[in-house]
Amino acid sequence: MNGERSALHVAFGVDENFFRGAGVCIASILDNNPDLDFVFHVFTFGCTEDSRARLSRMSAERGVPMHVHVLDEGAFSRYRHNPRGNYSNAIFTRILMPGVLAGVTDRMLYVDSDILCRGKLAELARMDLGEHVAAAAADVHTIAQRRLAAMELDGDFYFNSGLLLIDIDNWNRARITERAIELIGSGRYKLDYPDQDALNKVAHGHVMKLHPKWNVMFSLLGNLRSCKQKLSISDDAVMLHFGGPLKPWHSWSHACAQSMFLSYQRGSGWADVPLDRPRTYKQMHQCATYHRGHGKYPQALRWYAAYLHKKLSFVLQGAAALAVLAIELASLKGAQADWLAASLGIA
Ligand SMILES: [Mn+2]
Repeated sequence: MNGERSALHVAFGVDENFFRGAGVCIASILDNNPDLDFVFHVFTFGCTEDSRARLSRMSAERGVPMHVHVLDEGAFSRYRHNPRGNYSNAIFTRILMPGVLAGVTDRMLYVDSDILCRGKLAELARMDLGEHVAAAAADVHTIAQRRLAAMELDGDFYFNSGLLLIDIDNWNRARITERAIELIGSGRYKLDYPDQDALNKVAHGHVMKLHPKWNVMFSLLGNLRSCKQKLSISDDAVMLHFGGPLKPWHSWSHACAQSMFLSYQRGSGWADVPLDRPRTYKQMHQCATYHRGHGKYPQALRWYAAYLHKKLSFVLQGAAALAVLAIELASLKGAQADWLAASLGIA
């Protein structure tokens, strides 16, 4: 990969649900930076052949190297049932990347797959990191305050791990990967944002603070609830980060984010893929709210009905499970039953 050394290496960590997001983010980076050389890396613990084929077709069409790295879930496989169920284990891939890319490149830019690029990356590509292991932008103030206290960190800088410019030598020399894995496995802290909390703790004091324009955070779910019609994007914003459960590839997300996403998707390997429709009952409820906010009452009603139907079957399944449990409890004798009930919190 000699010719690839001077290029900016940009890496993503995905599961199947986020692969398209990575592809579209790559398209947005290429469209806005025709003057820069890139090598793209998509890290995953597993993906379909279809996703791989789409990325390699895109790589051929755009004439830019795009590699898929399948990692061994190893140390992280036991976090499948982790506290915050809304995170896939793919969040941990970013911790492993600098080990894989050592010897390939001196620096890498890790980018979340729910980010879209709308400007120039040249300044980041040549930014001097000095002795820092990485550079990142501060997280939303309220989250930062809460997590700094929880992780017993002093100072006021808690970064968002959605975009990390990493100096690979400095990172590996400071053993950030090993120390983050050790911290996550230790159970010493209750990690709300597992990879991000761990990285903030082990790299504390060694991460350079980036201007917020490199990771501008939006909550599309918040926008949906407040029925805000226009996203306020400042002129200097370069990387737009759509955090939270509602993403620009969901059919009921904010029209501005959606149309931006679709315009970049046309230049990706996913051009023919329609927006995702609601699958879970929470998504159906959001979709109903979306239609109500747009004055489309018949559709809103239809989605409320779908939501109720789905939620009811979910609740009924739960009730059936509880009934089975109650019968089990009834068949146990005194002390045993008390113990089981107490440990389940239903005593
Ligand atoms: Mn994100």
